[in-house]
Amino acid sequence: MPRPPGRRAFVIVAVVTAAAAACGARDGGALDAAGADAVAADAVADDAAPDACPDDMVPVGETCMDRYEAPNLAGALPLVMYTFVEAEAWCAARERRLCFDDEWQRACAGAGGDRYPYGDQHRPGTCNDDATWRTYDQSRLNGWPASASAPAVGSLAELFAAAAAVSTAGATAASHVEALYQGTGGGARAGCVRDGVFDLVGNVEEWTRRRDGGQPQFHGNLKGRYWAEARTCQSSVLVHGDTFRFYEIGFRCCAEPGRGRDERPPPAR
Ligand SMILES: [Ca+2]
Repeated sequence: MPRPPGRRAFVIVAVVTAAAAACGARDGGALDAAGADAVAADAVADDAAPDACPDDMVPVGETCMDRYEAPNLAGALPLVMYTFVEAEAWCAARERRLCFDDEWQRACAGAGGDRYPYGDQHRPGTCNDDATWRTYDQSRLNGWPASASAPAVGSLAELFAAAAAVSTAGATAASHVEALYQGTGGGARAGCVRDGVFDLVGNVEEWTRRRDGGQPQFHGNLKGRYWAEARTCQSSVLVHGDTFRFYEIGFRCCAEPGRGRDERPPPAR
C-alpha cells in the first residue's frame, strides 16, 4: 500500500535526533555519521517495523491524524450526533483517540500559523463553509437515542438506521438530522486540505480534547465550525459539555505513531 506523504521524513528526523543526542554530536562531521546511521536504520525499519502512521492517517508533528472526519474514508459522509464521550469511545475502538486541540490547530494552520488550511485569506466554498443555515427543532433532536451513537457504527446511513430502529422518537430525530445535514463526502472539496488532512475547517465541526484539561463538565474544544459558518483554524468553542450532541458536530481521531490499527481491507487496485 502507498506510504503516507511525509512518513519517511518523519522517521529520518526522529532517528537523526536520537542518534545525534546519543553521540553528543555538535559538529557537522558527526551529524553526517548520524545521518548515515539514520538512512540505514530507516531501511531496517521499512523491512521490520510497522509504519509509524497507518495509511489512513497523516503525520502531524509527533502525532498521526486521520485524513478525514470520522469515519475517515474518502468520499464518506462524516458522522454527527456523537457526544465528546461517545466520540472518544469510537476512536478508542480503533486504538485511536480524539485529537488534542493544539494538534488539530497545527494540522489546520501549518507551521506558519495560517488562518485556513489553504492560506491566510478566506475563500468561501473552498471548504464546505458556505451552505445556507437551516432552522432546527431542538425538541425533535432530543429524541435521539444515545445507544445509536456507538463505536461499531461505520457510516452515516448506518447511524441513521440505528437511531430509527430504537423508537419512534429516534426515527423522528434521525429524519430531522438527515434534513438538516449538509455535510459532503470526505475530501470532496479538493482544495480544503493541508498536508493530506482534509476538511479541517467547515463540513462538520470537530470534537477535540483540550490540552489544558478543560473544565470538570467539559474537557473538549470544538474546532473548525461547520457547513454554514466559516471560522479560522484558530477559532475555538469552549462552551457545551462532554455529553452534548448536535446535528453538525463530528470528530476525527489521532494516535501515537505505531498505534491506530486499521483492520479494514485494503482498497481494490
Ligand atoms: Ca471539519
